[in-house]
This record gives sequence, C-alpha cells and structure tokens, in this order.
Amino acid sequence: MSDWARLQEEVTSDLQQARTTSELEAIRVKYLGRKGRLTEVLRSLAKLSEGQRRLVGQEANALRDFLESALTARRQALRQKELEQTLKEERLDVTLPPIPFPLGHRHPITQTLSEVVEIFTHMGFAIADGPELETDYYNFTALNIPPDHPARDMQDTFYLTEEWLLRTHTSPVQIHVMERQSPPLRIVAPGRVFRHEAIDASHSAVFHQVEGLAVDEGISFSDLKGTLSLFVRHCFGPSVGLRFRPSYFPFTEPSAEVDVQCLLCQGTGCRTCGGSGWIEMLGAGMVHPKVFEAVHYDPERYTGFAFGLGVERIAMLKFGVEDMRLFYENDVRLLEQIPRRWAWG
Ligand code: FA5
Repeated sequence: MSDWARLQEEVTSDLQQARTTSELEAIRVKYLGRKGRLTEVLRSLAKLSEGQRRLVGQEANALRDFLESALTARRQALRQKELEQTLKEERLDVTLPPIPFPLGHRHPITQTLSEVVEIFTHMGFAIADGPELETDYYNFTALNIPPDHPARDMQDTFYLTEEWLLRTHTSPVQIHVMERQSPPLRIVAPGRVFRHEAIDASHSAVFHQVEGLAVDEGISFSDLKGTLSLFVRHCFGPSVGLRFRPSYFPFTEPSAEVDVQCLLCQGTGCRTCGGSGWIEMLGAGMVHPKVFEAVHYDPERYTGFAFGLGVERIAMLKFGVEDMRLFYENDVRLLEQIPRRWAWG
C-alpha cells in the first residue's frame, strides 16, 4: 500500500512541476506509455494470483484514472496559459500607422510610349515590331531613298558595316509589315531609333518613335488628318492647337509635318519651342507609290497614310520637362515627380 501511496505522490509532484504541454506529454509517456511504469504494473497483473490481482488491479486502475484526469485537467490549464502567453507576445496593434515604403513606377518615356500606343489601339491599330539593327535596304532603299539620294543626309546614320546600320527611324517596320501582310492593314510600331546628331534640349542621339501605317482602298489625306487630330486631342486635351505644315519625305507624297502648340509656354514662345510657340511632333504623309511597288502592293488599287511621331517630344509637353536630356540622366528627383505631373491621364 505504501508503494501505491509513494507512486501517487510521485505522480502528483511530477504533474505539479510540469511547466509546458510537452513536459506533460513526457509524464504521460513515463507512466502510461508502452513501457510506462503503470502500464507495466497493469501488464504484470496476469502473473498474480486472483486475490492479489483484484487488489492490485483496483489500485492500479484507480491510479490510472486519477493520472488520466489529472493530465487532462493540467493539459487544459497549461494550454490556456500558453495561449495567453502567445497572445501577449504576438499582440498586434492594428491602429499603428503603416510603415511607408516608396512605390516604383515606369520611366516617363515608357509611360508615354504605352499611352501613345494605347490611343491608337483604341482606334483599331494593331501593334507591330521591327529590329533596331537594320539593313540599308529597309531603312532607306525600300523607302524610296536609293543610294546617293540626298535625303540620306536628312538623318545622320550610325553604320556598322556598309550594309548594316542602326535604324534612324521606325519607318522600316512599314516595309517588314507590308512584306508579311496584304492590305487592308492598320498598325503602329513603337521603338528606339538612333541618329548621329548633336544633342541639345530637343534632340537626342537615341530616342523613340511610334510609326503608324494604314493601307486600304480609298484611304485619303483627310483620314490621316482625322486620325492625327483625334490622337492629339486624346493625348493633350481638347483645346491644344495643332497645325499641318507641308514638308518632304521621300516615302510619302504629299508629306506634312505636324506641330503641337507648346504647352510649356502656352504658345507664347520659350526656350523649348525655340520661341515659335510650336513643337514639331511628327512627320506624316500618303504612302509613296514607289514604296508600294517595293512590297508588291498595287499602287493603282491601294492608298495609305503613314506617320512617325517623336515620343520624347510628347513626354516633354505632357510632363512640362524643358530639356530632353533630363529623361536620360536618371535623376530620381525628376523621376519621382513625373506621375504627379501627368496632365490628362
Ligand atoms: C522621320 O523620322 C520619318 N520617318 C517620319 C515619317 C514617318 C514621315 C512616316 C512620313 C511617314 P523625322 O526625322 O522628322 O521623320 O522624325 C520624326 C519625329 O521624331 C520628329 O517630328 C520629332 O518629334 C522626332 N525627332 C526627330 N529627331 C529627333 C531627335 N534627334 N531627338 C528626339 N526626337 C527627334
């Protein structure tokens, strides 16, 4: 009997000392596990005489019941304590102000490029793509600028070899598209172009253009005018001035240059617009029959318009940036201001 009393005392003191649920589990294993002390007593009952078995069995079962209910009670108490502890340690104050973190955004030129393309895709133009490394044929000859043609001097070219060059405009994409597709077609081709030019506030040696081309039966200059007027209204707002000036490009006839009123000085004349109140935005015109011949389109049947606009110039007007070079200097002070100055978007 005293052995039972000692065992019960031991169990009780073990239970009291347990500080965590895992310590409690260790106690359960110590007494009630497969090789636990109480389990072994219960297992050895079979070897006892009937009288002893009843006596010892009663004691052992009583102790097991005591142990099981004490374990359950203690486990619940410890779990509650552990939960309270965890809640205390992991307390979250949802009223604290958030930790601010700066959000990045796309470069102003990339933003402008996508907005320009989006306006034209809404008008039904598809997006086309072409290589930056071009052959003389696509950049010049197929566009009705044969070797020795004086128009080659209009765009100072970076040549890699006699045949290969960095494209000076996005117009070669017109040729690639027309070689692949038959009319009717309507595409815009955004991309980077390269010119061996003196750099200043409104000229860069690497800049971006968006080329446009529409070919079908019965396309006229008024379609070109309507399309570009709609574009300018969407891009700069309804009240901005727009003018078409007669011009010359070997691959269009007639040709025009389109100026947009300078938004930096509201047309009164400033450094950016060279005092004229206007900024040249794009070149355009009706596709020259010689270009159609180069891609085996029938110039008697089809007509088309094309344009090539300067993305940096648009970005300057939109963001009120007076000097194109600022776009390439990666000065975060300028880059951070850009989204807040976006005029119409
Ligand atoms: C051309 O590049 C013609 N391919 C445009 C064209 C396409 C005409 C289709 C007819 C039909 P131009 O060299 O004028 O044209 O350039 C077009 C536009 O690019 C200019 O109006 C201007 O906005 C921009 N641009 C020209 N040179 C630079 C430069 N150095 N830096 C930044 N933008 C420029």
